[in-house]
Amino acid sequence: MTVTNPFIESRLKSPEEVALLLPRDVTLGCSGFTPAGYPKLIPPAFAKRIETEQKQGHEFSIRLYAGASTGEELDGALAKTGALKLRIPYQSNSYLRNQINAGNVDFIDMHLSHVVKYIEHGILPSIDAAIVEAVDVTSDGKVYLTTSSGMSATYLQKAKEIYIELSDVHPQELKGYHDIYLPTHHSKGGPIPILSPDDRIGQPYVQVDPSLIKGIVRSSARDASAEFKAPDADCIAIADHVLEFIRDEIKKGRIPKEYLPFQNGVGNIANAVLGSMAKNDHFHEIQMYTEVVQDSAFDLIDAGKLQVASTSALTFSGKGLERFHKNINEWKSKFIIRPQEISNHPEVIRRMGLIAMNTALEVDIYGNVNSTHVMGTSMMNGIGGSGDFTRNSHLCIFMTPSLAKNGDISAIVPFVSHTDHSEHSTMIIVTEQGLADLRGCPPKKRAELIIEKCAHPSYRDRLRSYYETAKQVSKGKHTPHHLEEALSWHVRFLKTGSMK
Ligand code: 0RQ
Repeated sequence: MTVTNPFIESRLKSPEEVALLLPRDVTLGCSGFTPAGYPKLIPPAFAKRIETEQKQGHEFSIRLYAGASTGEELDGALAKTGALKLRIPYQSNSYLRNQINAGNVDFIDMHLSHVVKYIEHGILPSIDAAIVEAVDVTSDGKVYLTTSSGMSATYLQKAKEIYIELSDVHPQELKGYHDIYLPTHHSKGGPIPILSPDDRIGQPYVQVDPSLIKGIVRSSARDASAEFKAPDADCIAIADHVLEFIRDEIKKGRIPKEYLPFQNGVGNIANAVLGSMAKNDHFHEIQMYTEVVQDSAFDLIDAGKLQVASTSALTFSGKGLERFHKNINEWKSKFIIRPQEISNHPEVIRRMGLIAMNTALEVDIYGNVNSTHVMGTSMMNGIGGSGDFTRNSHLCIFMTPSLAKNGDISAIVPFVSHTDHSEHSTMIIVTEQGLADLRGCPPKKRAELIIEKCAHPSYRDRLRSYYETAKQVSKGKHTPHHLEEALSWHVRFLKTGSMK
């Protein structure tokens, strides 16, 4: 729906006009989170300008900050100019990923809850221009964001100049979904007053100085929507193990009968777990305190089980977005969109005692988890919020199929090639083979559980053999390793294309 007011009219520009206003050496703070609510018109226009002026001998240098991953029109377009020098804190665009892994773009892979401090304390270059997608802007500087909050509020408040992509894709009723509240980091402010996922503590808009808004571009561009595959047998088996485990924890009195709020990561396994919860008669009244809500939330709504989902982004498929728009008034009590400073804040996560469920690329026999670096050196997406939730939740669960690449990679390895979540933080490891509860286990017990419960049978004997040798040759017997062999599986894969 098209909104207007004299302020909007006075600032209207084309994407090309805005592109001409951006400095050649620029730090951009953009909206966007996994990929929802990112600017889609100004960045490609800026990329076009860069390509033209590069031919005339001008040099450009861009540092790009967003909430998390964005779409092709932002990450892809800017990376393709060759002018992108730095990206934080999370990405999933294939072109950008290749540039990062070719060593052409610097990427700082950060806990999402840390970004605000790095900006506020001047550790990272300060923001020249914020480019943010919104559904409305008022003359007194109220900016109503679209389907993600991410880092937008901080970027809007720290930028020297602000540019808005005013989207008519979403109904105006999207106003009211956001709860904008930013914590203070320097002063001893009081606690963040969120006690339950449905608490609203802020404003539905970001307040900015209207004189800093230098351009508003009208946009009908849609987010690149994530399409989901139906869960395969591995995803369903993983989900079954997780649900059985949670039921057992309830029986043991470690989780209250009415549960704790859930956080779940991105991707097919995470969706399968929520889908299975929707179908499982033992699960009812679910609360989520998470950073991304995907289409699996609809399964919970259809089953009458979703009480509330607090998130930093609504990342729906095309069909999912249509459904959301149809129910936008009715569902205002179901979803709250928060800045990632709050959705991922350790204080709030720890206070609520979440059950966090994230995905690993690989796990070693002692429970160290690698979620980011393929074969130890190539970036996949980034740690995102998985560390914020893993370290601070009541219970953290890591899920992965036991095999990747048609069985040439074992997700259970002697030694992870990179550590995102160390054995000190991880608790529960799940593959389609089974679940290992590592809590309260010394290292050797952890190794036995992970090998016997989680490894794929085609790698189990090899893991047993590594572990037996490690116990014999290791100098230290606390966490035995055969150091010369510890990364040999990865080396073998890189040389031969298989860990076997
Ligand atoms: O490769 O794309 O070539 O097919 O990795 O794997 O199975 O499609 O898994 O989409 O669920 O992503 C960990 C990357 C999993 C994701 C990760 C290959 C595999 C495939 C992707 P192809 P799948 P998913 C919320 C919380 C970190 C951040 C996080 C992630 C590709 O969940 O980025 O959790 N997590 N944030 O074949 C080499 C292995 C492999 C492997 C799988 N061991 N070695 N390749 N693959 N295992 C979101 C935010 O924070 C914003």
